[in-house]
Amino acid sequence: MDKHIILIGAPVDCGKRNQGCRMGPDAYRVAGLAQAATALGYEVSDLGNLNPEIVEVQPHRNPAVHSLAETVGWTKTLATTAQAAAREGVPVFLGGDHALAAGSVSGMAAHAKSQDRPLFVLWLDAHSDFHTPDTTESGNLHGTPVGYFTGREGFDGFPPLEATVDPANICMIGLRSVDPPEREALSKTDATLVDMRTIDEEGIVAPLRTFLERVEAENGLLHVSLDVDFLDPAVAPAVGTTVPGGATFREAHLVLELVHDSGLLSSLDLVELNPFLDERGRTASLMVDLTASLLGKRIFDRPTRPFSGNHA
Ligand code: HAR
Ligand code: MN
Ligand code: MN
Ligand code: MN
Repeated sequence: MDKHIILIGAPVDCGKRNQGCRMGPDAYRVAGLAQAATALGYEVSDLGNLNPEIVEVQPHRNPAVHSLAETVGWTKTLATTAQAAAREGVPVFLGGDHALAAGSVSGMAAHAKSQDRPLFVLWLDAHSDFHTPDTTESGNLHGTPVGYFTGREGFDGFPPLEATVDPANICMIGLRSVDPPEREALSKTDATLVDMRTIDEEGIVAPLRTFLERVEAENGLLHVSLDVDFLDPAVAPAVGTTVPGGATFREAHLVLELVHDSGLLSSLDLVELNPFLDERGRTASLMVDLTASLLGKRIFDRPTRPFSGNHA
């Protein structure tokens, strides 16, 4: 993994109606994200906070859809920035709500294509965010980024994709709130869908190892998109869309520790943190600590790599 971390502030707050995620980038800075990465031996650059491109778009035919122009503007800015940053190191997108992944992931997909490699996405979230602007009932575009970067229809006004992400290269872990139209559309794909019941019954490690083995076998780039609501709201309260029954503190750390040990990480989103809803910064600090695990923070060194251990 590249030892250069590039922090990109993406104060996207247009993906839903409740505001506050725009404070996320500074909350991560205050909670010591750069310092944590530096302590682990990384070179760290901070590009500061970006602004969305100003664009004009036609209103969408679904009248529920709101903030379309702002979301499109962010998608353009972030896709361009992702591609440039990915040539220099590991982009870390400090959100901002999950609408930012339309830009971060589509930019990383274009970067992967330029290297003739496939992009894989590890989506850690209570939600599948697989709506399109036509199927969303809430009109909240943070529920649509996966639909966009996999090339679903209905994203009128959004920039055309240089490369789409093959749903077969997506692994979603932590699912517990999937709307019927999303479920229907997902069932027609080969995405790996790990819901909370699967985690309860089989543990969180086995499906992750299988996925990481594929990324490695196919020489893929790996983007990790970490939504705060992947975690149980009891440990991560600073999020607008709390869904009970989420990943525990240790399950979340273990996922990120295993991704680190795979050496496959290319880029990261930290999304949906709403510092306005936090309790004395505990959720921001937890997200920083999870990122440290992803970057190699550990108690003791392990004798084997995570998924080679399987075959030992
Ligand atoms: N599926 C619901 C909707 O579209 C909720 C989406 C919420 N998404 C996030 N990010 N909070 O995962 O309205
Ligand atoms: Mn560099
Ligand atoms: Mn999400
Ligand atoms: Mn979510």
